[in-house]
Amino acid sequence: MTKYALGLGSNMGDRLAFLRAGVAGLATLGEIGNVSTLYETGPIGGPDQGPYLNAVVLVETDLVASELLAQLHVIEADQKRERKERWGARTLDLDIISASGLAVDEPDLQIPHPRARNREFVLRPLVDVWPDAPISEGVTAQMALKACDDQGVDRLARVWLDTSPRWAGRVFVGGQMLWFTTIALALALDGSLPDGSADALRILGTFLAVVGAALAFIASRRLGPALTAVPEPTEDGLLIESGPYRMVRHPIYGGVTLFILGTSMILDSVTGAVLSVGLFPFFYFKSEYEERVLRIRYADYRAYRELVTRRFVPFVL
Ligand code: A4P
Ligand code: MG
Repeated sequence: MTKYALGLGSNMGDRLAFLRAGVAGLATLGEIGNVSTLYETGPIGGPDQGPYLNAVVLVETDLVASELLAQLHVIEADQKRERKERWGARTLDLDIISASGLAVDEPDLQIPHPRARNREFVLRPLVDVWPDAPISEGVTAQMALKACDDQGVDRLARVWLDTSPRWAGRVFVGGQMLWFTTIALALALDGSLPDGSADALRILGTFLAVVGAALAFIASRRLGPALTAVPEPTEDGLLIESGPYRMVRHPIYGGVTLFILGTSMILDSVTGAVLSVGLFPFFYFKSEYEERVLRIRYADYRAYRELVTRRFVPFVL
């Protein structure tokens, strides 16, 4: 049996589905071992093309390297892989990156993969599953990664083969409900109804509440049927980049937080105001998780995130 590290890449169509189909194909060739984290990576070389999802999987098999390569090409073809230009966009690419106790140098097959040593999109997932993988003469994956420059490789998901819903999304929704309830209780116990006097705090509070409500309302109308309580997008939801989403990536979270903060100020509740401000870090972590999910689904999200740098409040935050 030989242990092979196989690199998977996709930057066309439903990239995650292609990678999953690739792993299902590999499972027919041998025993699947460690599976790396899933990364989104900027395209290296070739024509102008979208970002890749990349991962590395270990497979133990009795196939010799040339047979394995032929089988990888069959799996790629099953997933509608077309070879039009070198380093062009592809539905599924399967490369042999490294193998235990094996070096090959033939015209149509080189192991270790000759370009792997300078590529963060190969080395980072490879180190997840096999840090000591030989990558060139006397150099392991871990050593090569240390010497590699930053090439825009982002972690998206530790677990990505399993299709069942993620618990993390539900935990965030539960935490959010708990937080809202606590704020409502604080306002009921700690707040006092306005007596008609117009002090500066209440004027500011009213301004924040109105701006926040408007932002959240307009953004939720813009999302339409794509609006969900959980961080995962709906099955047929499209990526919305218009309206308030041109200014902030999470206008509903920003708007709701401003509205609750403004209301706490109107009701003169210090506890309510402190808890409302605490919603910002909470939504920060929730939106971080959400963005990783969105990036798996929408290849365009990477560019959208670079274009729209504000997360919650237009021009401010
Ligand atoms: N070949 C030789 N050695 C190997 C090996 N170890 N594993 C030959 C697989 N194939 C190997 O590959 C061309 C030929 O390489 C094969 O017929 C095989 O005989 P291909 O899959 O037809 O085309 P390719 O993958 O475009 O070619 P190449 O040169 O292997 O490309 P690379 O170097 O793999 O780069 N950017 C990001 N962010 N993520 C990516 O996954 N991938 C590429 C492809 C470019 N940029 C990328 C990514
Ligand atoms: Mg290839």
